[in-house]
Amino acid sequence: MRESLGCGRAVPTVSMFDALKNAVSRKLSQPTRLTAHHLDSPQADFQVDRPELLVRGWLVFNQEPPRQSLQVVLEAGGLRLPLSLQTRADVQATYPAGHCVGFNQLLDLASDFSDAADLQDEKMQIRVSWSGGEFVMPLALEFDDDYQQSNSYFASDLQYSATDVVSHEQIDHWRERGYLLLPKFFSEDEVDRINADIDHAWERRDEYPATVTVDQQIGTAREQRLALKDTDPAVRSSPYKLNDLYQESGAIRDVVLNERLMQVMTPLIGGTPMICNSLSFEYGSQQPHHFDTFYMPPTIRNHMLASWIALEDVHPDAGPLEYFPGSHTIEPYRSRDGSYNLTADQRPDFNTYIARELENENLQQETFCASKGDVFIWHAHLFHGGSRIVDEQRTRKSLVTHYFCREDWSPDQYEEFAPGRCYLKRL
Ligand SMILES: O=C(O)CCC(=O)C(=O)O
Ligand SMILES: [Fe+2]
Repeated sequence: MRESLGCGRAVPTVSMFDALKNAVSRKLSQPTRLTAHHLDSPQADFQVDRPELLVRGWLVFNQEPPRQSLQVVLEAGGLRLPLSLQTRADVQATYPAGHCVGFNQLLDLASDFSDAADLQDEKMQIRVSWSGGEFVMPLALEFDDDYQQSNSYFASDLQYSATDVVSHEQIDHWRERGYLLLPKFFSEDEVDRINADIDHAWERRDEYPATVTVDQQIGTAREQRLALKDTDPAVRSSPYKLNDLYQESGAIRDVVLNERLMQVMTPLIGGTPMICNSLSFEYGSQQPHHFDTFYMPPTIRNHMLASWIALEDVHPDAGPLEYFPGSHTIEPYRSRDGSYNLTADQRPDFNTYIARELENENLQQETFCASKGDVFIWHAHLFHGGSRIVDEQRTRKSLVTHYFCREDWSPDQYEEFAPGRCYLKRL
């Protein structure tokens, strides 16, 4: 029913009676049937040749299922592994609202199933149960003979070896401490060209595409991401992040995919470094300690790193970089749904986990007060962040680039904008 307002605009209305009827019928809706189900993986005859299993799929009920009683459990022998339920925006649009739930969980066959006698002989199935119904999906898995030796996210076999450019000592340092410092790697001129491109971006922001964005007022309740061209230049005088300027700045591309730097990073990442994103800061980030894999997990563990380039000398009061040498060897934290991304609700759990690990391994925090032109390369699993800014007047200009390994992606997923120089395309 529509009602006309004096100004001529029509607004939809819901009568009290309709609202009540809706609430009552929603409460009574109990599914009696699973009307559709789908497993992306594993499927019948699905071969497992890695020591982990991705269980991914969706379920559709004839009524909206009561979330409290709905359970999806992977069973193998005597083992029961509950899967967390999520929305599947891609599928649910095709079904009545709320009828669809998804699951997407990465399981480590070695640790999650360590109690199961011999997985090869176990019958595996997924049991879906809810108040008033149950459904069992048998899984026919085939295991590759040496799946336990295969490369996996949980135990990558990446071997680091020295090259003409990276010495044995540097490789050992990387392996043991998870970072490498390259003092004065870039010249004043190279760095000044980047600073000039950042100034240019702010001065001529109207000319920049919407893919270059600014996270303004970072670390405050007013943090917000906008296209650079829509950003008030006043935000430049407090901590902010300018994202992906490498797309428009030749000076940034020249530096972050510089030939010598590529030669250093290649043995550390185990392939060809490819840009995932770039961020430039004019002030300290004050970012809480984290693993970069929380925000952009690579497809293979260890096949990711970041370069941090000092665009000026860093004063101790300007919020320098902090990191925990050796923390890259800590077993990556897996959130309750089995993924490596960390959602805000997992933070308290993660904080407990990391505090215990750091203490067990006796890992201590270090601070890096860089000089202009220094490059600090960190392993994707190095625990790090930006320290508190003591003097708000002090800038701390830096450029961070995160890299994936090109060989882990198919050519349609990246753009080669110059021979051997690639970046990951955004969806
Ligand atoms: O520069 C900093 O303070 C930290 C930035 C950072 O952690 C990142 O961009 O991944
Ligand atoms: Fe980071």
